Amino acid sequence: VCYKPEDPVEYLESCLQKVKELGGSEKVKWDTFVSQEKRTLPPLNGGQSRRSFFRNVMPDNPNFPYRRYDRLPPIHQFSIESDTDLSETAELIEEYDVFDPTRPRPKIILVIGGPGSGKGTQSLKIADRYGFEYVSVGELLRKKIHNTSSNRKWSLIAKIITTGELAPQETTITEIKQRLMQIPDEEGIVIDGFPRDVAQAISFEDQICTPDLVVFLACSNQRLKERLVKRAEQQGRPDDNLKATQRRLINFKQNAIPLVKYFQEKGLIMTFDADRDEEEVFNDISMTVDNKLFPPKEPIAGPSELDLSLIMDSVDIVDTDYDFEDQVIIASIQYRGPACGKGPQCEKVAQKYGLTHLSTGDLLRRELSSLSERSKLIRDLMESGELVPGVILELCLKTH
Ligand code: UP5
Ligand code: MG
Repeated sequence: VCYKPEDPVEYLESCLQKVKELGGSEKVKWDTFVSQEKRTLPPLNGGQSRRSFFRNVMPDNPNFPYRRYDRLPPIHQFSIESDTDLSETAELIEEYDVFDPTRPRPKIILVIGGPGSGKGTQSLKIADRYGFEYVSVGELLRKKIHNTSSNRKWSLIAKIITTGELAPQETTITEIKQRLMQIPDEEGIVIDGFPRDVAQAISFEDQICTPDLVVFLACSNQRLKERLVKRAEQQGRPDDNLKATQRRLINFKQNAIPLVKYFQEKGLIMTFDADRDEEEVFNDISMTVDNKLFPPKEPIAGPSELDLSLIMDSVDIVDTDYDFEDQVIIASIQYRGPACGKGPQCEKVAQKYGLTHLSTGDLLRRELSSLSERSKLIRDLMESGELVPGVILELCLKTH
């Protein structure tokens, strides 16, 4: 291979002749057939230094036994297109961004929940309603196992999954990445059944992206079991046997709370009561997806989230011409500045719903009329324009 003779048959003949001349095969040494003739090296490509050439193509071994250096064939560029099943590029994928940073990234919804909570059912509905691509991680793994059954690594993963345990994290992430890289132009992608624990969630964020929304389907144990038993009769999935189902439930229980907390802290997760009818669950999910992923461009009348710009502009919005009817936005009453009409609005709300109207300002003024220590502190704070701490307000409330 190293010598690459032009005419191999002639070369073999000359070698045999050489063996005869030397006096038999026991006289043959490792370099008997290597040409001693010195050749000029071909020029290196693009002025590449000799050192970097060696670093790139040859092991770092000073005793490397090559005598002759032919120009190496060009190295094929990494190309997803040319490697359709991505089997050759799995390791290289770690080095690349999953989504092209110069293009809008697909919206990502992760759907998590116990086995049988309806992840598959609801994910498909989401994908259908919003025209998103559906990716089931369990299904990705099952397909890969089916297609590469003779491979040792995947036979092992098959055993792991059939007993209800989790597949190795990096393998799972690589499978997800490969799948996502095949669908870069989607507007959105719903990922069913991932992540399973906090470590996977972190790894997903590190290597892929922060999801736009995490849907958590909360379902009672009893329902989960009932549904899986029913599905096992209909579909016969390899991990729908009793032992694996129990293991899947235990795994889920161990990991669910920290996982949900993790996404809660990031403000990414919404929990849905998945014990209900499929359609009811889906109605709630779609309302959330509408709000979170497709918020209306024009503000609509009715309850809204706090618009911080209103606080910043509070001096300009002293406007008592509000329509004092039902569409009053209660939340914003609290946030708007002095003289915005909080008092009259609260009075109306209290009247309409039979509530008590408590004005913190009135409470404090009443407290000031007493001669208590607290009143002295409140006066000092109010005179210096500071806010009175909540604990003091609470005490005033209790007293009056
Ligand atoms: N059903 C659904 N919703 C219903 C409702 N509201 N009312 C009444 N019936 C309802 O639903 C289950 C059944 O219930 C169906 O028959 C459905 O019609 C009915 P389904 O939507 O299939 O539930 P799903 O949550 O998808 O249940 P599944 O069994 O698929 O969840 P698992 O989490 O167990 O399975 P998954 O395929 O995600 O993973 C399988 C295995 O792969 C894992 O155990 C693990 O070993 C491995 N894995 C990893 O290792 N890593 C990963 O990241 C992902 C998977
Ligand atoms: Mg499923």
